Amino acid sequence: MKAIGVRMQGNEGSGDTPGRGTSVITRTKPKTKKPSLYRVLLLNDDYTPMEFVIHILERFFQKDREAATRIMLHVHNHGVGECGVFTYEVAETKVTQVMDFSRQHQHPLQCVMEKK
Ligand code: TYC
Repeated sequence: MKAIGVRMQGNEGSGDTPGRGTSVITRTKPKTKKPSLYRVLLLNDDYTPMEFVIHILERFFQKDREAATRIMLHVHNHGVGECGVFTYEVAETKVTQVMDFSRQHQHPLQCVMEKK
């Protein structure tokens, strides 16, 4: 839990002015919430060409050829691998883009998201 700036409201009684003995602590900094993050994962299969998976990683995840090849081989060897970490809406868009593009090219490639 992070410390927040506080301001006293009410009258606790100080110096020569007696108070009613109650005070309320109010937030002085607007409260912000960090968004939840989601991993986007590629799943291995026996049919999608390696070159197609590399293209997906370059096109939708802004990976250079070397990073894309490394991630593709990780998925190929381990069954699953991370393409990136995003907020919910961005992750959902990436999954849809990959699934639509793969279907258009008649590849069975699967892409999913999971909460971190
Ligand atoms: N296993 C596939 C092949 O040997 C390559 C592949 C890699 C497929 C990663 C999907 O997410 C994947 N052609």
